Amino acid sequence: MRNTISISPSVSFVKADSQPVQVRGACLHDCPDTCSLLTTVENGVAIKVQGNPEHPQTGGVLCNKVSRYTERSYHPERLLQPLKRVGPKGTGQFEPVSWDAALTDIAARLKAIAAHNPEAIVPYSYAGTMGQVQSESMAGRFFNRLGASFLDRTICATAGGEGFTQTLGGKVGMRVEFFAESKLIIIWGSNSIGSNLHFWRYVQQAKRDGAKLICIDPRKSETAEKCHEHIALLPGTDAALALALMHELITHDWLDHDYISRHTLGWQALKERALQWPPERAAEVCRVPVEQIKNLARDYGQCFVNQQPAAIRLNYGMQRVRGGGNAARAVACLPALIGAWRHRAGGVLLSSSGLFPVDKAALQRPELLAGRQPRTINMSTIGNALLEDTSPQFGPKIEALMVYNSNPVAVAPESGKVVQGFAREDLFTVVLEHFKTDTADYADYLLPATTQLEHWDVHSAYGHTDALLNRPAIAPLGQAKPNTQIFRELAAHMGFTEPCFSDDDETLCRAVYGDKVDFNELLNKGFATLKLPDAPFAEGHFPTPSGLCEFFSERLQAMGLDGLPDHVPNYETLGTSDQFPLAMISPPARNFLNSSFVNVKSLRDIEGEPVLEMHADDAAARGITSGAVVTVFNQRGEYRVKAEVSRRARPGVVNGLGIWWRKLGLDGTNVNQLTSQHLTDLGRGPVFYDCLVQVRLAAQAEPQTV
Ligand SMILES: Nc1nc2c(c(=O)[nH]1)N[C@H]1C(S)=C(S)[C@@H](COP(=O)(O)OP(=O)(O)OC[C@H]3O[C@@H](n4cnc5c(=O)[nH]c(N)nc54)[C@H](O)[C@@H]3O)O[C@H]1N2
Ligand SMILES: Nc1nc2c(c(=O)[nH]1)N[C@H]1C(S)=C(S)[C@@H](COP(=O)(O)OP(=O)(O)OC[C@H]3O[C@@H](n4cnc5c(=O)[nH]c(N)nc54)[C@H](O)[C@@H]3O)O[C@H]1N2
Ligand SMILES: [Mo]
Repeated sequence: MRNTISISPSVSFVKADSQPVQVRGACLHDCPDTCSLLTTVENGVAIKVQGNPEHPQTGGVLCNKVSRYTERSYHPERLLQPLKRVGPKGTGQFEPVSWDAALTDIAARLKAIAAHNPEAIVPYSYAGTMGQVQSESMAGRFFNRLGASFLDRTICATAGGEGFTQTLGGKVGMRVEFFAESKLIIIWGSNSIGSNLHFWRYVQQAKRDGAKLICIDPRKSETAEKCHEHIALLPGTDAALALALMHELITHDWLDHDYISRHTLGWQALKERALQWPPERAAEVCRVPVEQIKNLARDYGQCFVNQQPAAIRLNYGMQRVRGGGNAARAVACLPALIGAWRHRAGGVLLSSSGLFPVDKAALQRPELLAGRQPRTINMSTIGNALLEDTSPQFGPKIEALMVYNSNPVAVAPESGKVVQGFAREDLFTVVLEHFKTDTADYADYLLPATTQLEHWDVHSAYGHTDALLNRPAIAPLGQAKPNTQIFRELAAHMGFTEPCFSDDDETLCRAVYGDKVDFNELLNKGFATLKLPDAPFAEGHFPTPSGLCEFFSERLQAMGLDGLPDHVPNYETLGTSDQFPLAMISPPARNFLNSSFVNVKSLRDIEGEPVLEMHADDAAARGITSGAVVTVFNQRGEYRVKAEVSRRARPGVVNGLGIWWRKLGLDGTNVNQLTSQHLTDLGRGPVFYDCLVQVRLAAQAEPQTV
């Protein structure tokens, strides 16, 4: 039954002549924090975006980026009308067209392709907005009805996600607020201060109460330098470290035998595996002092001995390498060994997204496929996919791409290939965007989308356990429309008559969780906390097939893979190439959100220009000093950046902070010019941080003769 409170998509409650009002919203961005926002609107204009003090996870605090959200929404370069390409592909030359003309032509092009093979049409989207409604609801219905290729959305989290699913049963774990009560916090592969700021507040509280903080990260990040210990291992060696940690727990008998015997599967096998990893072996692989590994194990083991809660905040940094899935799996095994799950402040958290009861079928309507089973394109290898010709294994050549909520030309690996693919004159590309991004430059049609201030949505989080509602604060700017509305209208132009294409955004918002989350609470408060136990696995009950923490996974074995976690070396292991003797990682710059905000001047001014952090020894060996322009290169390509000789870089590893818009960097390229399209051991994910390079001083520009 429909509820009586209406959330009609009109924003009539914000009258142009009214007093300032505050509208409750949700941060849209791909970030674990999913903040509750308060937007102040005056005379129909959003003048300020603040953190909602009533939402405990947000605590009234926003990051630097989102506190500038009005600067982004009212940016003078916002796309405000549909555009049609007039120049050669990639040159970004467009002329305005009407919505009707654009949608009529797009529908005609898509129909012509669908008539011979709908799988030649491919959606490309990720988490530009994390909103359940503005991502895969109406769009999902549209592509299901069309019979377009499926997209395997692997670009961020599938390796770790799969590692956790095979071990704990899903993207499940500790409730984030209980980190505040932990006595040992291991921040593993994450720069929380940059990318998970609200978690860091809980860490501060724990620290004040005597907790020890350990950071495991090749880079001395803002977070690493504020922890008591920093273990600067080589990228892609985390599983070796975790196995050595297990080795020490076993040899010192810092083990919760009762928990292990009742709630785990495959202990004997894991024990044998771990005993092959004495700390000395791991120290060599990770290139860290052996004492550091022993101390880490002692700290973790003592939490068992003293019955104190030990918590691990794993994030996605460690899984962007070949063995990323195994590494996440190895870490997921650790809490069970010491019975950390018995405490609500103990265990591990990678992502909480698996705890949300999202009704995907209600949003995307798989019945519209009518029994068809389209092929799947992996978004992480879009470069190769676009360049692939018809083949029995691959299927039909891609003839049309519809891009929304993503900027693949900047963010997908091996951009040389991605650009070559997008530049195909025979490819029909439609991009829904706020701005003329690197990807938008390659569009045949560029359609203006609304921002979070202008549309409805419902948000799950991956770093806490609250659902949020986003109300529009202002009317859509210019001719911009929500993604849902664009797909609704395109469906009409295609002649799709199923009633689900008329569902409005209110209906879609309500469909996200059905009756599993109280929608009135979302309407009245802006957020609703999931009802979950404090210590979910204190008594086992893992959502795995066996109900146990699966050290050994029969499912993996059935796929022909190793049933136990192991160290899987990188594709490009440091020390194996004379030509490319440095490992490069490319974690995000703090003031950007992937490639979003790079065009917001006040934030770009803080970041300055693309930077490569280098250790003093690596810089000196190449005659490089801070501020010098260097060329970073490998067999896939090169890009130029400013070198920064930095204590944040460890020897042998350079940090190319991301993700710049290509056209705003030097030479029109960015770090992904160098990354490869190899995939992770589990989850078919990208390996951005598994990348060997060489660095040299860039040739000085020729003096210009005037
Ligand atoms: N400010 C800001 N916040 C963001 C984002 C952003 O772009 N900017 N991106 C958002 C997105 S999409 C995501 S997925 C999350 C990501 O969230 P996180 O996974 O927490 O990402 P980072 O903060 O980059 O932390 C990754 C850290 O892993 C380190 N690292 C690299 N390789 C390895 C390795 O092999 N092992 C270990 N142990 N560490 C390694 C990097 O140096 C980096 O400090 O953050 C989100 N939040
Ligand atoms: N080298 C390197 N590459 C990486 C990473 C790395 O660490 N290093 N990180 C990877 C990770 S973790 C991720 S998640 C991906 C992220 O890659 P993407 O998901 O592509 O994220 P963004 O670059 O932020 O691009 C999102 C785009 O969506 C648009 N957008 C936002 N809201 C809406 C909306 O409502 N409607 C429409 N139509 N558009 C909207 C924004 O304007 C923006 O241009 O990048 C990956 N690439
Ligand atoms: Mo991500």
